[in-house]
Amino acid sequence: MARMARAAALVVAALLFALLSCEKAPVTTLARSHQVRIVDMKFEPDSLTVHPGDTVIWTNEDMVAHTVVGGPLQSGSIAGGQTYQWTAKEPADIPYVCTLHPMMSASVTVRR
Ligand SMILES: [Cu+2]
Repeated sequence: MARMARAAALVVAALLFALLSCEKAPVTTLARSHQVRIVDMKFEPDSLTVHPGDTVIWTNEDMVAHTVVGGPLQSGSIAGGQTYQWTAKEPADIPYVCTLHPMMSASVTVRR
């Protein structure tokens, strides 16, 4: 019986720990991160809606360099295999292009 009580106490402790951990979770889960692939000379997805505080990470999966440029997006050259990260602040519609291949266009919308 003492063993069961101890097991029960452990379960309660584990649940409490899980609850307390959840308490902090919203701070980190409210701000999401979004992935945009740069692949075959295209942005994928080519339109994305995020919230202020969210982070967008562009990953260049092509062999050639690309850029992400428009409004607050100023990546500079992103070599193949590299990433560019940006955190949304103000609500805005942000069309952007790759300045090295201007036919590559896409947009990010920031909404509360
Ligand atoms: Cu490009």
